[in-house]
Formats: sequence, C-alpha cells, structure tokens
Amino acid sequence: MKIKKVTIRHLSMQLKHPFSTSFGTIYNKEFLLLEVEDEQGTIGFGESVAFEAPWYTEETLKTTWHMMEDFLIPLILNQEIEHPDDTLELFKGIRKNYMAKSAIEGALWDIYVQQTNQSLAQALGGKKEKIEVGISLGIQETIDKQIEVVAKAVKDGYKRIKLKIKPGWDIEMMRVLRENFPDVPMMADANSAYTLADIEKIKQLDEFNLMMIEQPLSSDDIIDHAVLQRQIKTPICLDESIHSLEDARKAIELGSCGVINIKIGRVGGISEAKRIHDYCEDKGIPVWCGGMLESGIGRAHNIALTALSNFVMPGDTAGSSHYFEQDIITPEVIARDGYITVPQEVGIGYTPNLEAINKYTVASKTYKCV
Ligand code: OSB
Ligand code: MG
Repeated sequence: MKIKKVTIRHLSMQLKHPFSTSFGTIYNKEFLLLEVEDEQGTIGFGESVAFEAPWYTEETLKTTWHMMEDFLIPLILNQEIEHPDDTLELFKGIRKNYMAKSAIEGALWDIYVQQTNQSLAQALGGKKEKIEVGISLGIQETIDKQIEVVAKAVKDGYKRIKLKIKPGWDIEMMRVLRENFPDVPMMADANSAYTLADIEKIKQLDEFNLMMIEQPLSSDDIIDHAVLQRQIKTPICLDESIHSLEDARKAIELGSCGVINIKIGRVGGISEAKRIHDYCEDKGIPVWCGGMLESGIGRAHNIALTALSNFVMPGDTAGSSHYFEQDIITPEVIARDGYITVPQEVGIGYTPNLEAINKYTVASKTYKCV
C-alpha cells in the first residue's frame, strides 16, 4: 500500500460513568482518531489511546498529535508499505511515543486486511469465535456504591471484575467486597500507587484470593516488582511497565510478574502486541487484553487481538454501552453473558459511523502528499 492522505480528528465523547483511578477522574473520553487512505482509495481507521493528561504514561493527546504531524505521518506519506508488521521498523529512528505510532499502525492494519480480504482476527492468526470479557470499575465514592456497581457487573455476566485500589481504598474495601462476592473472580489495579515501603499492606491482599494485582509499583519499574512478587502469593500483572517484547522478556526473566496486560497502544501497535503474546505463550505466561476506555475503533482492534490463543484471561474490553450513549461504529460492540463474538467479516468487523464521528469531532486536520 502507498499512503496518500491522513486525517487526524480530535473527538470528545462523554463517558456514561466518570472513571476514577488512583490518579484522578476522567469525565470525557478525549482522543485522536486517524483516517488513513492509500492510493487505491482504501480507508483505514486507527485510534490513539493517549489521554489529555500524562497520568497513565507520559504521552498525551497533544504529544501524539505533534509526533504524528511532525515525525510519523511524513514517514508514511508516499511510502510503499508491504505489511503493517514493517511499521515499527519504519519508525525505528523515533524513540518511544508508542501510542502515536500505534494509532498509525492500527489504520495500516485496517487497510491491509481489507486489501487481502480477511478479518483482522484471521490476519493475526486468532481462532477464537468468541472472547471472554471482564470489566474494570473505577473507584466509587463509598463502599456501598462500589458494591452496587460490582453487583450490576456480575448481573450483566462479566467474567471477572477489576477494582481500582489506592492507599486508603484497598484492604478494608477489598474485605467488604470479598464478603459480599465470595466466588466472583476479582482482581485489583493500583496504577502504580504504592512503593516497596507499603509491602506489609500489599501482603494483606493475599487473603482475598485475587486473580492478580495489577501494577502495584512504579510505572517504569521491574526490579521492585520482582522483589515484591517473591513475597506475595497473588500473581503480579504488569501494565504500565511493559512497552515492548524486550520489556516483557526482561520482566519475565527477572520474575517481576506472573501475568501481562497487553495494550496495543502502550506497546506501539498490533504487531508488537502479537509478538509479546507469542513470547508469553512460549514461556507459559498468561496474557489478557487491557483497555483504555476506547471508542469502537480501538475496541474492534482489541477484540481481534484477543482472538489469539494465549489471551486466556478475560480482558477489559466491555461492551460499547458500558462507556458511551452512542459509539462511533455500527454495530456497536455487544457483550452478552460475558462474551463478545469475534467478527468474521473482512476488515475490523465493524463499520465506522461517519455521522457519529462528525458529531463528536471538535478539531481536525488533513495531511496529503506534496
Ligand atoms: O490501568 O488498565 C488501566 C483505563 C484507563 C487507563 C488505564 C487503565 C484503565 C482501565 C479501564 O482499567 C479499562 C477499560 O475499561 O477500557
Ligand atoms: Mg492497569
């Protein structure tokens, strides 16, 4: 494929439920949507999962726009690209900036699968017909409210419940939740809210029979996580610390985790996500697909990726209606009894809804070959 035109749109979609983590609360999903067109007129969409503020990783909506406009888009315009797997190599002169790179790579995958007449899942080698889904619930104002939202998620059939924790909202909260839901598969995500100085407290989480504890320590650490993992029974799952296959290899060799959360945007794209998946499968490390409150475009990519065999734990890819009044794809993503059916049609399996996209767009800019 030869890319002729790229449009970046900034979309603002109100979240049905404000999402609170150890770092603060998100009310609106603000993100960049990419529309990429090649010389044959095939159009692919990609989503940048960077938020407005750099609380999760260092990238933001504006840094990803800057990286795409000034560095990445010039590298792909008019460039003959054989296969989306080649994108990271094309971008190798640019350090990090995984979410910016991933947004472009996702759109190239979309074009590639349309032109080769296959579904995205099929192109990746994903064989599952349906995937198991969990849900990530933000921190609530009271424990009663937390019980209420968990009860609804359990009733909706989600296969695993993830609770956000932070100092002061951890042991007591988990104890009450476990008492209320003794048999529900549950896990906790700290988004780096602790340090090794909190080790005695983290050890107490062992009594709640959690599937895993996600990213308890610093976002760029794998050393302290290895120390912690040796002292707790509950498997550690790394999220923020893993940006590449190399990061995954080092963390696994050090014993820093027992599980890895794979997010396409955090690792620079679908190709690298698949490489990490394959490596973990080989090493006997289970993986699952994380979420970034994606719109339907990013969600469709997550679903296709999750069709791969070593995604053996439910991911954070809940249905569209959990997040938004209206999603930007048709049909919307539907989770039924804790499963999402993997689309088998050519492409990403969902059609971008241009009317909805326009409705949510607050800014846009188009880049063409000169
Ligand atoms: O740490 O997994 C996380 C959302 C935004 C940023 C980071 C995280 C999350 C979630 C929500 O946990 C996952 C989702 O529902 O998309
Ligand atoms: Mg996380």
